[in-house]
Amino acid sequence: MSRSVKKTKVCIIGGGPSGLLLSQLLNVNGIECIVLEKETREYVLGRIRAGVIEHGYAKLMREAKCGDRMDKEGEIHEGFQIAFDGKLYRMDLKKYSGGETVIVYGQVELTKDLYDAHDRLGVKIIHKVENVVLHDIKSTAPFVTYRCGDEDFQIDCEYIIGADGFHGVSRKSIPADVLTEYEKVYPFGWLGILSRTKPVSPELVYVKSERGFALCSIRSQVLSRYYIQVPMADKVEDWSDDAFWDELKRRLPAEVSKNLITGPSIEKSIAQARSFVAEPMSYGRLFLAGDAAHIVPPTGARGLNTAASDIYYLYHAMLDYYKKGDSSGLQHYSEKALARVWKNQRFSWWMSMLLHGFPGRNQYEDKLQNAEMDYLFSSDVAQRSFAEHYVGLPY
Ligand code: RFL
Ligand code: PHB
Repeated sequence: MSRSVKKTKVCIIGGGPSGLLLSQLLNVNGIECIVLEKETREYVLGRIRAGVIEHGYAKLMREAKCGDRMDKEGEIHEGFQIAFDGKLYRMDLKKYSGGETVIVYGQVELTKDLYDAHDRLGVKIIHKVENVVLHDIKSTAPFVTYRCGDEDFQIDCEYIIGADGFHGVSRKSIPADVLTEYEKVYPFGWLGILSRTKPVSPELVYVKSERGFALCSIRSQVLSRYYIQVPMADKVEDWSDDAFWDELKRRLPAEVSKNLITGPSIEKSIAQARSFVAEPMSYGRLFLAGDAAHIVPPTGARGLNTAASDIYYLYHAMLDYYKKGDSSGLQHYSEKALARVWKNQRFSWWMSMLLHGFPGRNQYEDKLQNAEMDYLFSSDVAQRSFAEHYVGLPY
């Protein structure tokens, strides 16, 4: 069987935010790479996911020369609200983090900016790839084969980056006796809708109510994103728009729900809440990044932000290798990335346990959850720790 063979330095599998950010950073620094993406650009841009960007991520976007629109259109948020027991409490991120803030800017916009930046550099992403297989990853001459249209291709490279998300092939290419997977599945999902309506509040509102968790988030002043906790077994088809809005209203405190503007959903989906880490994050010449190696429940807004810190470490390790011949960053990538990954895992788990309803749990545990909440609102130390994580731990 004949294959067209291409050659590059770095082959990146996955054209989501992780793969595109690394590719853009490498391209800007003259390090040649190829990105393989399973889906079309339109499909990737149709996935409505993250909304909150850490300042460290924003800095990396600027370094990748694609931060202009984010800085113009993204909203800087100095804090958010937590609703509990019918009352609102403000988390002052700026005050408790020593001056840091987050940017509310959707993953779709960020990914679009990364695609546009590639277009400006004249770099093409290869879409609609199938049968992607990683070969000889323990050798110094790894290669990737795939099919695109009716043709078979081979990419000879020096390094392979697995940025192909939770369901990708890269992690599965690491032998089972080398890889350890840690997982926690929560007994609920998040049903999210996007609607062309004015957000209910100028800041995000996280809600712990007797009926379960809810979140009022923002994409812009005319586009809102709302979520409610739903049982694991629920399907999107079970939820009409009206049923969603009614349930959301029941979970919001009166002073918030009175301002809620409803409208038709333009996207509706359910995401299962799951924590997952694969160790190690590198094997031979393969390096995993982002959701390919770890995922969190969306509660703490850490998923995409943790993916960005992986890319930060990988990018600097690659710069050191290609510009100075120093491979120590690549050798220590896995342990360095995992140290930050686990801290974000802990924070996401903690915030998920704090705010969700756990049907069937005993009353003692419910009391502890309320005490945890009470402590958070009454302690400067607790709020400082919270803010430190939410704005992003240092890289
Ligand atoms: P992605 O986005 O899954 O992209 C992986 C890409 O790889 C492609 N692919 C392949 N390509 C080639 N060959 C193959 N064999 C392939 N298999 C897969 C896929 O088509 C895809 O394009 O992973 P990446 O780039 O690591 O990015 C991770 C983020 O998408 C994810 O962590 C966040 O969306 C998580 N998340 C949030 N993170 C935050 O930091 N802040 C938030 O506010 C936030 N909110 C959220 C979220 C995730 C959510 N869902 C739906 C899980 C809210 C939600 C509801
Ligand atoms: C979102 O806007 O999609 C979003 C915001 C904050 C989160 C999770 C999701 O914690």
